[in-house]
Amino acid sequence: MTIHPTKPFDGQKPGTSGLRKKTAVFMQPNFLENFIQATFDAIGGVQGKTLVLGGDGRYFGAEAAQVILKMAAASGAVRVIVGQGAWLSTPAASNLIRKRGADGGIILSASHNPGGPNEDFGVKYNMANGGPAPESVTEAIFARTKELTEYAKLDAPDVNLTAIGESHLGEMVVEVVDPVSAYADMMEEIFDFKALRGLFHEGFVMRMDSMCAITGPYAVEILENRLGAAKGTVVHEMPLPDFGGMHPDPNPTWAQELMAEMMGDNAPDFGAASDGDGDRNMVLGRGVYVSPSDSLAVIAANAHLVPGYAQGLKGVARSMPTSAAVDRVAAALGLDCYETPTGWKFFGNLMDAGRVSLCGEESFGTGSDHVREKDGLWAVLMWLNIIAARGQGVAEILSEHFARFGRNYYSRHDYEALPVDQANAMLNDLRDRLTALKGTQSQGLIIQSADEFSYTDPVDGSVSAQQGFRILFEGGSRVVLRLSGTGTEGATLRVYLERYVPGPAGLNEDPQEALAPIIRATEEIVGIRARTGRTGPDVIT
Ligand code: VG1
Ligand code: CO
Repeated sequence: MTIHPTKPFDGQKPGTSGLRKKTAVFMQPNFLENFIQATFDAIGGVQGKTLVLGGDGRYFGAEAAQVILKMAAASGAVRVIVGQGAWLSTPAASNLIRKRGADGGIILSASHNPGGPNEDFGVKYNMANGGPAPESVTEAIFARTKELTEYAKLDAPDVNLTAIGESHLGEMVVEVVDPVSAYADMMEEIFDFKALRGLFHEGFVMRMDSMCAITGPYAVEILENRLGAAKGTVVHEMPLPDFGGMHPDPNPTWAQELMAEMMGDNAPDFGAASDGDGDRNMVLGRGVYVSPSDSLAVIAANAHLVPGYAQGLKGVARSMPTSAAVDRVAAALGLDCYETPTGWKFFGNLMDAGRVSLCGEESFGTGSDHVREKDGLWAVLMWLNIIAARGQGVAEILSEHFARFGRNYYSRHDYEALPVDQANAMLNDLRDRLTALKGTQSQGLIIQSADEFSYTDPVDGSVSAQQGFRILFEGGSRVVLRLSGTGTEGATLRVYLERYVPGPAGLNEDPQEALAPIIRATEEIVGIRARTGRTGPDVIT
């Protein structure tokens, strides 16, 4: 018996990056099955296809993998390539899809959201190019979830995913692979491993905090085993189902341990952290925090020093809320620079069309066309390679960068778990007042323009509307507001603040102080604190 009757569930709408729900919601009978069946149906079935499957090791991942294997077998897939133990980081999954010519892949992760029975789980479908499904596909999946009456799943015992090798599930081949080796090999092709080995050999000290999530095994293999960094360079290196209680989001708030070490006495030369599924990164120097938008700009300006990009970049792209620091680099280097909505799925077309080779988001996401996902360890290796090639530390590299390009002071303020109705009412009200804002003043700042971002994909012409509010002040400062599409509780309001200072004066201020006038103007215009009763943001990055 492989056909099982079912009824639709509400709310199976993929967000910024796949479907994310409380784990208990995903564990309801048929919930996962419905979403997977809807995904298979939306992509025209999996008959004769090869898929990649893996996840970040979070709670319920191994069980979910078994369900998906049995469903793929019942629907006629010929092969599923699975990371051992159902582990694959998001960038490693993207790489495997591409390298193996698979038709697509399923990633089991809620990324930077905490994991465990009381936390979050998620599922994401990636296309044959290795990138997240575009909106046309996620919309088709959602539409299908609303009309399902049955799903197909083989009645079979669980597959052994602990041993590398091939086995059969019905007619389908299950190929269990080492989750790390293909990814680590790819990194060796991109970076100057000889120079990096030299760096560590000369005593360069690094700390990598894998936050009990999936990058641990990758970082140990690459940094310690292949590059010769000291044993113990990677901490929290064992992926755990609940991430050891950590919130695997690499930012100054959640990676406190690493922050304290890097800002303290005897700090290592370089520090980095990654998120649940390994696609985000935070990089730090001794006593220096690098904002993700600046990191993208520094990488763009120095990419030619890295063997994989020695020919130069094809172009760059950033999400709309990301600061314009990279735009200045692009202008100086004569590169095209694209502005996309939030979420990595919007970069795929640009990379596939050969228009850009480097992309980034303010949310600790950086990547290139080596895969079709953002890639945390790749970004760490970019920095290491740039440090090795320039013979400079993070602080020097940053200050030279600001001296040359000016500095885009930047910060994101998050207000979490707001009542959904309250958040919607606040932004709907702002939408109604947008056109009237132009030309008005707030806190001495003149509003040059105010609009809601709508994106037309330059490759396929698809339009994504309502992608965030932009208020631009004269002089190049701005605030952007949007609601998160990855949360699982209430609404999270993200407020992105930016102010450009050309220099040479004023390049060393504290970002919160440099942005204070814009923060005040935003409160005056939008009334976040007044309307929500909150005294301040929950997370500042
Ligand atoms: C957030 C970030 C966005 C990122 C997305 C997925 O989305 O802002 O830049 O692409 O997470 O990242 P949102 O809708 O909550 O703002 V991950 O590492 O969670 O897959
Ligand atoms: Co992630």
